[in-house]
Amino acid sequence: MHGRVRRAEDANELFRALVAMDMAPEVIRMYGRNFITKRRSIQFGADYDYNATAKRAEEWTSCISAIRERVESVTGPVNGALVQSYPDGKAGIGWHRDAGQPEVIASLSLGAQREFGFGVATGGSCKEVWRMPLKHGSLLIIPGTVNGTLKHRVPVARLVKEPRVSVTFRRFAKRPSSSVIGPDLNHDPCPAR
Ligand SMILES: O=C(O)CCC(=O)C(=O)O
Repeated sequence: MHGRVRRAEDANELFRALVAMDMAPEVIRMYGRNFITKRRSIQFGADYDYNATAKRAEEWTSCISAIRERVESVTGPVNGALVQSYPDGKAGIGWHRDAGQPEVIASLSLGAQREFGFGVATGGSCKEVWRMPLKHGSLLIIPGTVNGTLKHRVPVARLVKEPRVSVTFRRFAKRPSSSVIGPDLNHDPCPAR
C-alpha cells in the first residue's frame, strides 16, 4: 500500500525538522568487517536490534510521536521508529529483509524522490521484481508477510543531489524487552530549525 498522507506544506515543514536532527552514520557488520554508511540514523521508542552495531533507541520526542499517531491511525500500534537521512543519491540501503519478523512496516518519505525495489533472493544474489518511486510526503506500508517473502532496498541514485529522510515505524508481535516510552506532547511537535 502506498499513498500520499501529508499536505505539501506539512511535508515540507516536517522534512526541515527531521533533516536538522542529530543523526550519526551507521556501522554495519558484514563479512567480519565494520562498514560506515553514508546514511545517517537515529531510533526512537523500542530498540530495534537489526544489527549487532545498531544504536539504542532514544525516548519518543513530541515530533516523532506526532508522526507516529498519524501513522498508527492507518496501521494500528507500532513499537518504534527509525529515522534515516540520505544526504544525496550516493547513499542508499542494500537488499535486506527487516529483522525480528515485524507484523507491519510503515515508512514515511520526505525530501528528494528516490526509488524502492522489491526483490526475490536467489542463491547469493537478489533479482528485482518491482520498483516504485518514494514521493515526498508518501507513506509505504509493507505487511509482515511481504517482508518475509521479498527483500527490499533503496538503490543508490547518483544523479540525485538532494537529501531525503525516511521515518520507518515497525510493530513487533513480541515487544522488545528494552523499550522507552513517554512522549512530551506539551509543545510544538515539530519545530523546524
Ligand atoms: O528509507 C527507506 O525508506 C527504507 C529503509 C529500510 O529499508 C529499512 O529501514 O529497512
